[in-house]
Amino acid sequence: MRSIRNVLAASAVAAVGLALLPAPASAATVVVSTVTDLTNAIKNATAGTVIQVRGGTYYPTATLQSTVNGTSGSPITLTAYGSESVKISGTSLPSGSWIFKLTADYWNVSNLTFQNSPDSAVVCQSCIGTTWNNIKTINGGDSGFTLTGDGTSNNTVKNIDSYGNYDAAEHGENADGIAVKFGSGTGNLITGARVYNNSDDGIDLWSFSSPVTIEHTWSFGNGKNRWSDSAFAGDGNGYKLGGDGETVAHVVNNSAAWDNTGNGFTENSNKGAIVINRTTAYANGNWGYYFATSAAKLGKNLAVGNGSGLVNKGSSVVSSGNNWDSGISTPSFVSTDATTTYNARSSSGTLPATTFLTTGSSTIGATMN
Ligand SMILES: [Ca+2]
Ligand SMILES: [Ca+2]
Repeated sequence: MRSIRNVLAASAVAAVGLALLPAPASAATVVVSTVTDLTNAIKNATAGTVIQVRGGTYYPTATLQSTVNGTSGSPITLTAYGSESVKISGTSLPSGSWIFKLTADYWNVSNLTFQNSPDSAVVCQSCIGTTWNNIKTINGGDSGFTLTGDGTSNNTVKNIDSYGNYDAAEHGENADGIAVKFGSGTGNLITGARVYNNSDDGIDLWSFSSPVTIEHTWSFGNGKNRWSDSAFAGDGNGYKLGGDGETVAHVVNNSAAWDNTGNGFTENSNKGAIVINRTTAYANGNWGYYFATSAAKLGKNLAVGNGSGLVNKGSSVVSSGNNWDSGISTPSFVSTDATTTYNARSSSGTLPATTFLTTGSSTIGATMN
């Protein structure tokens, strides 16, 4: 027969466990609710560690970082606790700091907002096999999300929102929504991204020498002087697909660019066989598609209402089924009201439902989802 004392003790333990750890935690699971614990959990994580961050806003005073690898079978996980809302703010960091830096492989990072960074918000340097799911990088002092360095391979960036980034020191010249720059490595994928209202470009692949794949992405409103900067220098390309002498066959599928001040899609001096299919460029300041020197393969793309014209293509470009090609008609948009593109994402993290720039066509342009 159990004693009263043992029953009471067991009840007390159960009650404490219920209050602090609603889910049974494995030894490798760490639940954090203070910035000190968050900092240490990231610093001390090893393969298999799961870090769950309780809801709230965290103000680290030094860059959160790790150089410890997970493995493909036992990654390191950093995520919000349950469905709680977690924001990590850079306002207590020294000037010039990033909020989060990984020089590591096989981390899965999800459901976190990185905001108000003094410099770039998130930088993954020479990372292999990382996944980033439902991340926000917003209102920082340089590019929102960056992959960089040689040995950057097989990383997946899924359903990221990156907006409002502006580098005041360079008058907006550098802050992109997503930067995959200065490096190499294959198998990197950006999917479901929404990059907008950044001072420089939406997505920038400057000086990255291996092919990057982009799909189901929206890039809009980049390059506008939203900061009353009298020497504003943002470029405002939706998709800047090269630069610095690299010749590389990046791929963009089923994505859209609108209301950027520069070109919707541009080679940016990349002479490679860039592949662009089923995309839409609408109301960008310069060309819808600028591929003057590359050997790009442009297929089934739709350009409407861009300031300089639909396409600027050189003699090496292969162009087929686009609305500037002979015999191809331009379908009507169901809507040109972009309001719904700012809506919250679906519960699964996909882009919000919209009829903006949809046409119902099964043969040309982005499907906007
Ligand atoms: Ca620039
Ligand atoms: Ca840029």
